[in-house]
Amino acid sequence: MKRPVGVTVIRQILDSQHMHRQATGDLSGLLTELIVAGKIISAEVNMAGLADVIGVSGKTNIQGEEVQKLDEFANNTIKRRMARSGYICVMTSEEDDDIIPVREGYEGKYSLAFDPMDGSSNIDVNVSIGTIFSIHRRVTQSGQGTQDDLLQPGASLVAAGYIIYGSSTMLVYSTGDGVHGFTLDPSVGEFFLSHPDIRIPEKSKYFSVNEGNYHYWRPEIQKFVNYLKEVDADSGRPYSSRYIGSLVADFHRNLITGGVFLYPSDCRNPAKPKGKLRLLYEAQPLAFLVEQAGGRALNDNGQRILDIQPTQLHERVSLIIGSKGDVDMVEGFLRG
Ligand code: P6P
Repeated sequence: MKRPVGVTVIRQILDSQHMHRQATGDLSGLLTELIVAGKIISAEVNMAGLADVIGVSGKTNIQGEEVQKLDEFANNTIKRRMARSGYICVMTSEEDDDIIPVREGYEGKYSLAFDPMDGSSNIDVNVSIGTIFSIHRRVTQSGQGTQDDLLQPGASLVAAGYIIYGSSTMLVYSTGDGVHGFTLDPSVGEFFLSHPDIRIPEKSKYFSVNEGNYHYWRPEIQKFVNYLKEVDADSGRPYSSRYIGSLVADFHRNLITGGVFLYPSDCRNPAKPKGKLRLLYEAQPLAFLVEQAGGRALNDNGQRILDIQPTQLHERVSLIIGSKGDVDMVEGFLRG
């Protein structure tokens, strides 16, 4: 069998580190540990259909959602590995109400926010799911980190990425020098560069939104989606609708083919006035990636996601993200 001779992810990480003379190697080490966790989770996800990890664990998380067993496995895998990595001072996870401390004596200079298994409601129906992560430099001086090390705007992110467990397992990440995609070769347990320097197409013909919530959206968003569905060949309309209901899968498709994803705020649930998705470990990392790939990310007040100053760990936000030309269009509608 012909073995791949491609660029491994560790090669890419070290090359990127060497481009920054002041780099100490800590970020490289952090990413490497995170990638090991991703490989372990990937192996479990691929077994999920066979083993008994399917099905709920009987617990619910801060969002009031059932915690799937794979959620728990992914969460514990990342927490255990990163707590003793020596590269971070504090963590937050979608699955944990409070901040997660690191092992005494192993406090490092970064903070980590992650969604261990986004789209978990799709596990039982074999739809692609994913781990999303974002990394900030700590702002506290030393010792165990605090919420302050996590509640930073996305504009100050050092790195962000996701691992999508789909027809193949892929890692897509950026450390601020473009977006790179790696595909896992399970036969050697290595991620190989498969999508160098990903650029999201400027314009697209896809929109991705749960239209079941149409009557709860702001009028400007309703007008925009109706506009995309009108027949006008000159402006490439109607757009095609693609919605998987798994954020990482919808985002990844749009990153490769172009498209605009929307999860608008809805007036139905006063408990989620800003929208459903979380700022720290969903909107921020994906907004960092999409801007690195030439796209844009706003909330439905027209605010740049990366400029939002978080105030709570599990803060929710509305999200409009994807091809620059499409997000520019939404911005026009939001401005009336
Ligand atoms: P809805 C999955 O539960 C998730 O958090 C995201 O992955 C996904 O984009 C969204 O919710 C889907 O939400 O309301 O359309 O089912």
